[in-house]
Amino acid sequence: LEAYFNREWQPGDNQVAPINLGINPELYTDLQQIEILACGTSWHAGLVGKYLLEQLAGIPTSVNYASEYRYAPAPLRPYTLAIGISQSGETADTLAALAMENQRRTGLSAAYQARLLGITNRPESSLGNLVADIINTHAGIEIGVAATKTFVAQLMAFYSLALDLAYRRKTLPEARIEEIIQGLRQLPVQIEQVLSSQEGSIEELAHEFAETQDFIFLGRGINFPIALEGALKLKEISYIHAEGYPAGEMKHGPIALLDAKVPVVAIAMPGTVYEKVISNAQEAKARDARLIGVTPQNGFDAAEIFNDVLQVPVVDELLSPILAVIPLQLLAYHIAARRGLDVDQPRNLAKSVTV
Ligand code: F1P
Repeated sequence: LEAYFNREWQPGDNQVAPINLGINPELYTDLQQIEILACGTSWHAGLVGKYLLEQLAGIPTSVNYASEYRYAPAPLRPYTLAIGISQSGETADTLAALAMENQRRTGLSAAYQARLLGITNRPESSLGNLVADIINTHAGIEIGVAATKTFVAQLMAFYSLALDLAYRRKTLPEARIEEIIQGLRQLPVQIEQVLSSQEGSIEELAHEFAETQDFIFLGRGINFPIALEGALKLKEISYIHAEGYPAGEMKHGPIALLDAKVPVVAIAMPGTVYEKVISNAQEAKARDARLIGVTPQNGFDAAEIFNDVLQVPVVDELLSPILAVIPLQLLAYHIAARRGLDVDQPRNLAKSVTV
């Protein structure tokens, strides 16, 4: 946080900008769209990034699996920024997609020139060498293979990028920018609260899933990617089949999977989609699913709706993904540990996929 946000800035200050990412401002000149390229957990961070870049800064953004982009690239468009995200900075598909983006624009007119940006915690990596401009997330190295702290740090990078663009393009009132920055500053304390208050109950809850073979994760809006990430963490380290869905899509098919043996985790953070998620969760409960809510206990009796509550503090909906993902990471960790699995070295997974 200290690396990105200017302490001196106040709304109305035209001398100092609120955010200092240290990247070349020419990346932003006449910017019309953004292509995000990433794999796995980093791709999920990209989906949250898309929400922020579109909703805060008004820039059309698409999020591509780097492994697919190599073979089905987006149409060549002018004034496009390609952002590669990789915690290891060594993922071959992400590097190849960025290299291809650079190569196919070589020799074209100025409007079509490649603009490349990397988001990584390893600026010394191959990604750092390939791309001139990097947002260093300062997250350090992941000890385990499955990305956790680096995911949260990638989200922070996207909040900072989207706010910087929103400030420059004047798509948000400065008072709202200040409000979001203040909210971001409070997150470390709130994350500590989730860790200290929830870890014991999540460890206990993990005992309930000794025989569980399938899990469903539901989220909407800015928390849909967090449902995907919760499911991926469970797959990666617990080897349990898990799917994340936008909660409103459940009735279009996945609801057929539900019975008492399939727990459903619903991310229900107060805000624009709150009531909708609660009603989607109730549909799941009506099919006998064990319902686990990631939610603050406020404004309604969470215990009446959910069988289990993974409690998080009340926070601005825009910032809620950073808090919602923590109990999901803990849940995957404790289910894996309970099953006697090596949470740091899951089978079949490489720390960085270099082929
Ligand atoms: C991408 C990724 C990780 C996943 C596993 C395999 O890594 O898909 O998200 O947990 O380690 O690689 P990266 O490009 O962010 O290093």
